[in-house]
Amino acid sequence: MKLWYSPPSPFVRKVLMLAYETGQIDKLELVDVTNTALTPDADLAKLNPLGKIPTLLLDDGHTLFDSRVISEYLDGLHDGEKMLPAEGMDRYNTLVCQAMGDGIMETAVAIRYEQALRPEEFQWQVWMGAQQKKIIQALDVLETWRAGRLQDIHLGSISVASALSYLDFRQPDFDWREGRPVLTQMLATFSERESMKKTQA
Ligand SMILES: N[C@@H](CCC(=O)N[C@@H](CS)C(=O)NCC(=O)O)C(=O)O
Repeated sequence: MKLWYSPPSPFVRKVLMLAYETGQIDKLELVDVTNTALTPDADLAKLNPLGKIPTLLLDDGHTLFDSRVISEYLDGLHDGEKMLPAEGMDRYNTLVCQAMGDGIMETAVAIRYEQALRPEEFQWQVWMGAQQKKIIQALDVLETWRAGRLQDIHLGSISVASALSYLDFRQPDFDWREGRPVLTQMLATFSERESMKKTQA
């Protein structure tokens, strides 16, 4: 199967990390694509009307997106420990954790587009400040999230690790570690894993 991807995308990284953690990275043929909201890739747009990465083309011609769907699909393909529990509150807590990690990525990517794509005179500082507040609020909730469950490897913690690393990459002046020892330790521990080392942009 073919994964349309670009190394700096935190959503792509989440999927690649899951593929590493579940021993399936070799199943993915990577197709590098350079696309932004203003410069969509024509081939990608034929597969995914939203023109976003990650997008997965299966060998039977089905196309899967977005990163949540692809992650769940890949998690269904292996016999090891599941990254998304099959049922119960564990499943929904993991999905909420993923929603927070993904939400941080979405917000940080939106700020990045505002800064990189919009002409400087039109950039809206108030909006960017409001978006940054969402990131801070999510980080504060994650800092105390379910007493230690972030240290485990699951779809939620993978998403959060990718989000934290993206903040380091795109917002180097934002010291999210300040006052957040749990998240600081979590990313340090995750960073030792092959799944993070091999997916560094
Ligand atoms: N909800 C999507 C978000 C994916 C996304 O926003 N990808 C960005 C790259 S980080 C993208 O392809 N942007 C191009 C665009 O917005 O047109 C997911 O989970 O996969």
